[in-house]
Amino acid sequence: MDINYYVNLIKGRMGERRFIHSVNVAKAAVKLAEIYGADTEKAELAGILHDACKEIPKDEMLQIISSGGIILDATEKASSKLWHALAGSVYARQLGIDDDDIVNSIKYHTTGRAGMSLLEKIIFTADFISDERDYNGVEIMREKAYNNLEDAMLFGLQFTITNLAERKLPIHSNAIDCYNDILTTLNQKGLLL
Ligand code: DGI
Ligand code: FE
Ligand code: FE
Repeated sequence: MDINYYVNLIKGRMGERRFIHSVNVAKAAVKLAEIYGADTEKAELAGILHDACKEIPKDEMLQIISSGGIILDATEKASSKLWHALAGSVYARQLGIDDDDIVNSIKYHTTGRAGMSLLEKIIFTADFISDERDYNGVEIMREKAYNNLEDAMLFGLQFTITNLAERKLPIHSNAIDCYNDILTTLNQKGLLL
């Protein structure tokens, strides 16, 4: 299937800002795939689709999630911000995408998880560095992303986890597992400063 089919599909499911974000994440994902030797077509498709369910009504998100056989844990029930990633992974399968790596890249793009594949790491990171992002530290994040994916992920996870804790919001165990896993990986490579 041509990527333009999916681009047009998501265009009708979200506002202009979210659409631009999705296109930019796909672009960043392709760039990272070229740097780190991942499949650029999978990176582009996962990037385009990663937020495909971000702007649909919450009851539809829940309906899609349950239609995919996913049962929410307590943290997921309490954090509706996490739903679009789970719903997005089911939606991708409904579109006929049967590549587990693409589906998992969408499913875990918000929290991360332990043992992420290269493609999963690329989508997770691309979401932080897309062209329209302008938060404090985005330039540092971009530089890290182009030099060491795990170092960039650690920086992103520090930002997200700290921010959630400051706002007294629940932190998903996958995010903590991801953080610990990345620390271990960086340590093993002797790259933790
Ligand atoms: O969909 P995007 O805005 O492009 O980015 P995203 O999928 O990373 O979603 C970010 C939102 O998800 C942000 O509001 C913080 C929230 N989030 C990320 N990790 C966790 C989380 N929320 C909770 N409750 N727990 C998490 O571990
Ligand atoms: Fe998202
Ligand atoms: Fe996103």
